[in-house]
Amino acid sequence: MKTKTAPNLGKPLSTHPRLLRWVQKMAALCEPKAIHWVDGSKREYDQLCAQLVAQGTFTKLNPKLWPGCFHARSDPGDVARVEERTFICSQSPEGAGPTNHWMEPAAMKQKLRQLFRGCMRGRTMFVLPFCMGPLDSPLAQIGVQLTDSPYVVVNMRTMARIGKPVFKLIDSQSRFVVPCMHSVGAPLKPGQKDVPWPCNPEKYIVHFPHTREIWSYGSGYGGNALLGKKCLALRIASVMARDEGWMAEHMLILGVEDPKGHKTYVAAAFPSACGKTNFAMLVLPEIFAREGWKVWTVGDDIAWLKPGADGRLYAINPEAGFFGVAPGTSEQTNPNAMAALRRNTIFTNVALTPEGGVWWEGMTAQPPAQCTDWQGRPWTPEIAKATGAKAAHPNSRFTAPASQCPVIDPRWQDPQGVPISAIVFGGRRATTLPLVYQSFNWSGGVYAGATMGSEMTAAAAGQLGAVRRDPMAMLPFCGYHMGDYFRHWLSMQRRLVETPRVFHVNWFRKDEQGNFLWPGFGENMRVLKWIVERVEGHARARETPLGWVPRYEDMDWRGLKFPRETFEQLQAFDRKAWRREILLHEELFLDLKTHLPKELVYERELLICRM
Ligand code: O2Y
Ligand code: MN
Repeated sequence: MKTKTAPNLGKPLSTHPRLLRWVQKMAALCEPKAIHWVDGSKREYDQLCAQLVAQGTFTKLNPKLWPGCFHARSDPGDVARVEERTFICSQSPEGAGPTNHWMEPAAMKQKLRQLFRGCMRGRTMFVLPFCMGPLDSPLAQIGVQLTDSPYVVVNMRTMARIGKPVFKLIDSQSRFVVPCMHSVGAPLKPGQKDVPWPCNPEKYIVHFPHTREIWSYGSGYGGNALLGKKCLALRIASVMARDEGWMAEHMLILGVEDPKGHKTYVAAAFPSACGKTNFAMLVLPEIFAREGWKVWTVGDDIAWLKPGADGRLYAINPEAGFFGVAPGTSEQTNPNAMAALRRNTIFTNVALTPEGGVWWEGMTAQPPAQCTDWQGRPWTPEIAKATGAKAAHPNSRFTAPASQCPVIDPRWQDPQGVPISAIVFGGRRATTLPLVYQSFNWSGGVYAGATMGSEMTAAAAGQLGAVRRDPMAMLPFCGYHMGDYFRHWLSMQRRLVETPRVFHVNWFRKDEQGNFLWPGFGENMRVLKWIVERVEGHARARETPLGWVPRYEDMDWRGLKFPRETFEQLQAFDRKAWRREILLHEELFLDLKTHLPKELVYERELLICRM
């Protein structure tokens, strides 16, 4: 019979009895060869990076070109979040709702215990404490991730506050800690050589909302493995927020400063890969910049919003870094992101250049003459032309410290958060949705967010593409029933003295020939300016069945020759298209019918009446 010895706890950096017991129990389950308590120091980071270089996971980039930067190449089967393998194991399927995958919690726990048994053999288990939000913020939440991936530890050092100061918080306050179990699911036999990117084809990303636990198995990539991000800061936090009267949202936060120095903060939700990072770091048209307008970044992906003592909504960015999509990021599209990623950045699945630098599609107009692609194969523009091969994976990423962003807002780490005056929802729609409108009120705004969506494929000229509804951009990230989530949004009005004004934007409307009508990027500032001026009571608008819209003369066109007719096309309210659109809203509502708040049914009725 095999006898099990209690694993050596290593050198614990915490005295918290429950934490110590849990680490002991999980170590007995996973059987790591050693336990490393993460102190979060630069020294430890450097040592782990050196170890990752030695084992072939990392390549150190040319320090003259890319100081402090590393390149990682993942397994080709582990390149993105796996929604099909993501579960919300609430106590009943009803709790998770029809838009989440569900499994009975006890059955899932049993399955996970089987998978985790011995899963860390031959590896080190890291005890990684992390804080989402500034350490001194009452809005912050603490987690401890047990992981066998040093890649995860070094990425988490950029994306969250980690190490000794977090252990200190855990030990000194009896704060709730979210337990996060993570394994790449690739135990090593004695003498077995490791691979650069260990992972397992069988993947499980599991959330237990009732006990607020996270278990992730089989993947070392991004949202599957950096458990503070999508798993804690959105799926578990959305449940905490519902229960405690705040909001955990898939939103960027930015501040617009006018020439008098008055700042208005805006939170915005766009579906994944719709240019959130670019909008969060918007570069102003020259005439606005010269006049003294500025846009500041608080966060590019997640916002936690809570009513303040004055009855307004305050937001923090729970993250400390950007895990941004590399392809398409350039000095033209996002010079602020480029400045942020110039040093101390981890690049995953981009191409390596012969000078020891990195490259991705869209980074420069001229591709390098040759490079090594994201799978380690030779790549040239000629190969790309002949085979269509991409140098960088479309979901390749940079992990860069937010503090390195040149337009990071001076209040980005304010423990109380920043006051939010406007909420903006946006989708990618070729037809029907105008460039911008303002909802009449909070419940109209909730309706706009609940029904937002994007075309899954580019629509053929004049034809409707299939629309994937992505309410508030939270479809993959809500830890409970979407119908209850809408109810929670509606209920926030009762907790606030002043609700933020709500807007919907669509940068992607096309003409009948399939050309974009709106130039986008920095020109989005013109829409943002109208939004901010509406909030401050300085801009005029016209009433439509949808809400308030700017007339041509209500927008600031200085420095841009934008024809009135094109603007009318962008803002056109097409009654026929809206009849179809409202029928599609009904489809979404039918899916959620048992939990759908009446207010949204009434909002739909009102919209029909106004038409
Ligand atoms: O593929 C991944 O794991 C990354 S997903 C991601 C990363 C940063 C910001 N947003 C997202 C997202 O999917 O919304
Ligand atoms: Mn996101």
